[in-house]
Amino acid sequence: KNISLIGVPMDLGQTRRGVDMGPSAIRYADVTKELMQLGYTVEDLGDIEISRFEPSLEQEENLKNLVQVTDACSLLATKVDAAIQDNSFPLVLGGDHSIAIGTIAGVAKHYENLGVIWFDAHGDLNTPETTPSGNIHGMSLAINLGHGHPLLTKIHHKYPKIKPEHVVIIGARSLDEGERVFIKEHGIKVYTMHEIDRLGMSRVIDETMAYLKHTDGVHLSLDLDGLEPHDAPGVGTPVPGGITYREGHLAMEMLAASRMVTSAEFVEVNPILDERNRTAVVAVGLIASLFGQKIL
Ligand code: DIR
Ligand code: MN
Ligand code: MN
Ligand code: MN
Repeated sequence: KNISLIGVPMDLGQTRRGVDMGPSAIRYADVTKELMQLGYTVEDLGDIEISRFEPSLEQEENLKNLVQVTDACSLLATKVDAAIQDNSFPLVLGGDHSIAIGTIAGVAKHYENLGVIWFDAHGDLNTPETTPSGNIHGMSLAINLGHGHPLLTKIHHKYPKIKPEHVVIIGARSLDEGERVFIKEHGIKVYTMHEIDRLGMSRVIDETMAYLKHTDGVHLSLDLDGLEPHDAPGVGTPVPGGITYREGHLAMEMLAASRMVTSAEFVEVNPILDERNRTAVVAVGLIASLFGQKIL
């Protein structure tokens, strides 16, 4: 039972500064101690270096900081890949959600049919053609599915990384027009807040596990903005009407019991926008539940 912690102080995939301090905030909230108390051996591999160098080539307005995001995601993919090779569970701490491009690139090398649970208020299914913001954190799931700039879709050789039928989005409540089209065209399974309200989180997770039963590994990509902003205020793009604290924990507890999750990342914690590090503390609580912490 080994876990490799990898911090990614990335804030260039969106435009609100401060999310680069997410890994520090999560470490400060005692993530290592919590995991050790659950009986794991934790190796903190430190942070991936983010280049602050502004390339001389002209910035593309629909792909902000493309070169720096690509470089960081390539480094991250290599680290994640090596952790899995070492028989360790990669636990990536963000940083904005553009880092999922690197995490999944590293993970996907090891699985023929990688499942992905995308826990998020958003779809992150924009492409350079549909993006309203130019922010790469709103494109990371599309990129993993093979849609987007080739520098990003081709990181770490495998292309595409994942198949649309192996993706489940949970918590969506803010989708752009291009993302709705993408979801329909690719038949992606989405539990919006409407379905979560109607079915309850328990059934949503049961169905998700059944839906992903033909995969050979499952990556959990958890954007803290998937939670209700009252419970997780320290995020760059809060959207009302989210997953409650308990629904979040129930989801993690059920995933822990299923033992199906083989890698994970917790992203978009922004301490500048937070209240006394509450959101990092919530993230660490969810991580503990994912790794088997029980109430009784
Ligand atoms: C929006 C916001 N859909 C965009 N995306 C966010 O910029 O593409 N994803 N915040 O987490
Ligand atoms: Mn996201
Ligand atoms: Mn989001
Ligand atoms: Mn396609």
